[in-house]
Amino acid sequence: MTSILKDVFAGPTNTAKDKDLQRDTVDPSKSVNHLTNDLGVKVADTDNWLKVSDGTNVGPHLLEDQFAREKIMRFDHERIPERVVHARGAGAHGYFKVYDNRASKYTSASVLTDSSRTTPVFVRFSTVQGSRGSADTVRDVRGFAVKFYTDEGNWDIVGNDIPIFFIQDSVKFPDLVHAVKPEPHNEVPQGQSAHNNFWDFVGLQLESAHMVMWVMSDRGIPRSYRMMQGFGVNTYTLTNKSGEMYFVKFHWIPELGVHSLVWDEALKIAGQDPDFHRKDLYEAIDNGAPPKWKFCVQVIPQAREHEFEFDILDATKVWPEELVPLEEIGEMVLDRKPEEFFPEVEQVAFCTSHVVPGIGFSDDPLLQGRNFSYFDTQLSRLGTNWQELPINRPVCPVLNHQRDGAMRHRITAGTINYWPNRKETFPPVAVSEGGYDTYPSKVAGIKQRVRGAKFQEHYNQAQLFVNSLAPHEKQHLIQAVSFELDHCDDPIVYESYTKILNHIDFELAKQVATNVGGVIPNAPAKANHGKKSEPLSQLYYAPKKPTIVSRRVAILVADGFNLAEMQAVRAALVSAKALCFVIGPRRGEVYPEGVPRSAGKGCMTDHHYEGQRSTLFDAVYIPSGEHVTTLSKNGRVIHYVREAFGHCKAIGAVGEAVKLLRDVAHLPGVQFQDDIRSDDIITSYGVVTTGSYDVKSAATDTLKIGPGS
Ligand code: HDD
Repeated sequence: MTSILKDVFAGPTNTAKDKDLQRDTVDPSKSVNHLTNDLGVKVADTDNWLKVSDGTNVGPHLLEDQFAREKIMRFDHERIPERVVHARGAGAHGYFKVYDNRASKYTSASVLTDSSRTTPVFVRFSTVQGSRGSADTVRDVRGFAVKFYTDEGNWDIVGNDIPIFFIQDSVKFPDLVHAVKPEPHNEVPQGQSAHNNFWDFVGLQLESAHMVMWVMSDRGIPRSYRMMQGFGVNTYTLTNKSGEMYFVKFHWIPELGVHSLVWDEALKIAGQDPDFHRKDLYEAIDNGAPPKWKFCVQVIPQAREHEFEFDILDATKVWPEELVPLEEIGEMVLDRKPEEFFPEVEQVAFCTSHVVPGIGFSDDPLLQGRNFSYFDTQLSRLGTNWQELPINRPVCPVLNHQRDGAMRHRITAGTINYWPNRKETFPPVAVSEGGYDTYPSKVAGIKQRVRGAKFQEHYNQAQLFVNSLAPHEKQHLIQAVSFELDHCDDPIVYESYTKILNHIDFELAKQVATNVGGVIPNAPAKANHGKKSEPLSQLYYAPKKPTIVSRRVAILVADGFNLAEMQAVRAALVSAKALCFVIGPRRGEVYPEGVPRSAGKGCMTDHHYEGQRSTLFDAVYIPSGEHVTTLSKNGRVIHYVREAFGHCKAIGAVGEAVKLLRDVAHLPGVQFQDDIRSDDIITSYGVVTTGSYDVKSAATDTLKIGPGS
């Protein structure tokens, strides 16, 4: 395809992959802007199928209309199979850089050791259970799949936002997925694990206990893709230049910290804005807050493999950081949105088997099966030659004797398509010259369908996780399991699972069983070892310096608000890179205090109270002014404030607005000033109130004021 692009569609970094994709990107605004058929013939009429008519009466369609036939045929075949899991997702382009060559003691992989490189990446985030059209904020695991376009070929880390998995052996994956997906008889439920079959399966497949705790914790309902950790989950290997091998786990840590929604919020957003997460990702990129993650490794030398009480190849276990510390080696930034969803986000194909020299596999029994499955699934989803699709092709040369197959894109010149050949065309490359080297592990034993001895223990780390949660996190976990089990109507299912919970945490089991009508225990079924690991709580990842970057702030106004103050507060928020939205009684002009409607000097609101509820914002601010009288009579506004408070959001109010919070919304437990004119700043339960805001010392705002602004 001819490239019509010269200067567009390059990300800010203009990576090698940006340049590569430009070759196949067409921008109608830059090209000759007219309609053609698929073969480039100009189309004169795309509204009327060719027919026979005498001028008054119109006869049937003519099959000879090649334009109409082409258009309908192309439409009929627009859909491809959605991913069997992780069907719902969003993606972004960016780049990866390592800080220095500190990882060279573990690996020869240049992508992990050469700090002069900028490696392009494409990342796809996803939910697992729901289909392509399901909501973003459902309780589920989130996929976190990263494709690195390295100079040595593509490397994929196909990970999740949770460091472990439900099952130990990949052969159980179809059972797990059948159990969690909508049930076979009625295709219910969508985007939820709250149903009999899921809880029945996990109640019988005990190795899932640890993972169930993670998914039911706040990790299952992230605030944003940008505020999730990412984990490679499986154990991979690294090999250095001296041929020494290390076991490794990969981690991503978000710059903004790890944050979640609360369940009530997640449920409401699923209806109010099902695209909440994908919009959030693109909004941050658009507003100059490209998401960033630190890349870390946990490394275990080969000789230490058997030193741990758990098997380091068991994907249902973490490697506690107290035993195996994290080593920070680089960072990833996502700074470019896809141009078109289907060819990029839908056609991207990740495979755990995509590794580059210096990185390899372990005998992790989940990884071994994954290496087959991803490669295989792309055939039914995309067909042969999916590797040649623009989003999937590497940025380094591809030269081999693989040929033909449906939809071959590349044309390879020459007379030779085999090896060895007399012309030495495309010979294999020696390991010393960069050829991929499989680590020569020693393997001996008897063929058996078995699992390792240490794979039999399932509760220790589930306990470790629950013990490590902060009290509110544990409360959320109890509520989540109670919600889910309440949706199971088969007593065998919820009674069995409450018994399992008692092997993990007595309190959890008691409270959930009481809520859902399960078996209320008298004593723990397994003694609690009492151990904790701080990094398992989300609180551990709070940024050292609190930040409001890219957080959404709703500014509630009605006619008669204090303009100068609102502009000053807004300017302060904008300069801290928060995103402010003025929410009023209507989308249109709203008039500041002292400015009559007739003056025509209103300020434009971004949304109205009904259109964008409090759930879609991280904080609410109400300026002072006589508008508070109007706001106080509006049920939607009162609910706005109370709902934001109930979802633990920051709320700010100045002057008269303090009265709204105190006397109308009656925010429970919050401390307010007796005199609303007092300049004391009082912060209580995230509610910040004061009598007035020092407008003079504040920066001026960009908010436009004036007729029709
Ligand atoms: Fe998987 C997709 C993550 C176990 C088989 N998986 C898929 C995606 C992610 C993961 C993020 C979406 C990739 C994308 O955005 O295109 N899967 C995981 C993790 C696992 C895991 C972290 C545990 C460590 N998966 C797993 C097993 C199997 C699969 C054990 C099969 C034996 N996964 C698939 C799949 C999918 C997939 C069916 C569906 C679409 C695709 O691969 O490309 O092959």
